[in-house]
Amino acid sequence: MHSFQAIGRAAVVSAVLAVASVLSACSQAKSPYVFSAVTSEITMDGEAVVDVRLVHEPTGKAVENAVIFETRLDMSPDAMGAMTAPVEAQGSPEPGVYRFKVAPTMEGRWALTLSAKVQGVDETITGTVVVTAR
Ligand SMILES: [Cu+2]
Repeated sequence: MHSFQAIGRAAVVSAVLAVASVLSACSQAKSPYVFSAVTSEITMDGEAVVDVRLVHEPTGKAVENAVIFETRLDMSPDAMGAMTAPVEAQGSPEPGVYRFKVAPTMEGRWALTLSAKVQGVDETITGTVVVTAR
């Protein structure tokens, strides 16, 4: 009898785990709005510019007039997340592309993390692109 109860309990536990993993997959569902780097390499001369494209992936359309309200540049890709450098938004050189002036302080990979609002979309759009400073 004991062993049957144990099996039953194990089945319940695995069912709960299965539901939990489905839920966590849902909460990590990918936003349809995706940032991608147009620039992949930047220089160390203090005049580096990073262009980032924002696309609504299901339609493939460039997203214009996004309001980028938060930026962060750090070296998290090279395990130096505490090392940050200045970022200055420079507007949009073409529809759906957003430009940032950055000043990396060290060679290596830098993550530019952006938070944006798009008209008609409730959720905040966030994304990270990685560029390499040489
Ligand atoms: Cu560093």
